Amino acid sequence: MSSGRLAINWRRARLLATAVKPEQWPRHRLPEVALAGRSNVGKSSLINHLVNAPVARTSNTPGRTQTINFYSIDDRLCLVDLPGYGYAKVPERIRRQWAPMIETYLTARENLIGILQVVDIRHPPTADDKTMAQWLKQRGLPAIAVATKADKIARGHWQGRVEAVARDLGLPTIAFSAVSGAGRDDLMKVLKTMLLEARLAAEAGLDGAAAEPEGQGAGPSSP
Ligand SMILES: Nc1nc2c(ncn2[C@@H]2O[C@H](COP(=O)(O)OP(=O)(O)OP(=O)(O)O)[C@@H](O)[C@H]2O)c(=O)[nH]1
Ligand SMILES: [Mg+2]
Repeated sequence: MSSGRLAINWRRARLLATAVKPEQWPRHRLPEVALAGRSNVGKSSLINHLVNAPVARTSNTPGRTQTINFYSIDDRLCLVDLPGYGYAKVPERIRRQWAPMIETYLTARENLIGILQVVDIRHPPTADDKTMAQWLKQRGLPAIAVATKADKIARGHWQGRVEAVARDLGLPTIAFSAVSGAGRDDLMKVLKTMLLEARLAAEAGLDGAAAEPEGQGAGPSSP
């Protein structure tokens, strides 16, 4: 099973499945990292930037991603694009459909090894963001916050905003931009570290987390 490769070919990406119910989740052993965040914050754009291709649909209209979409990266990692939460312009009827979809995935998915909680670097985390971060902590999954759209503010303000997000959500936080590519290397390190930690945990028999075949992730990112 182990290929011995250390590097991940991020460009080798493909859509594996689109799901609205658990029966549609892919049956595989790939470790999954899910992107959670408010609608329109830039979750799908982050995936597209990492893989350097428009695999995920993005839009200026909140509520673009309406299903749970699974993207295989180099057959080693699966990025999971979740519908956004908590955006007032998304009709209540639709939000009511999404909440259980997201919650069921985050609660029940055995392949899940980590979460990227995506927030807009320009705005303080919302009550929904804080609830999500709190819930993730209770669930005990490795999670980090990605403060995206960093290209929209001056670089000199990044550090202060990142520290504020880290404090509000209680998560290690990195700045990112899908437009300029800022933070891309940090993000890749975070994902590799999640893979490595999940693999070590699985080897130690600590939980049922999917084991990554191999990998020498970089050290943990500091906020
Ligand atoms: N300037 C800038 N715009 C961005 C960035 N990331 C995303 N956007 C824009 O923000 C809008 C929303 O991006 P999406 O990636 O569709 O957001 P999403 O979180 O997937 O939204 P939902 O699917 O509705 O939950 C689009 O118009 C993107 O072009 C970024 O880093 N910088
Ligand atoms: Mg989306």
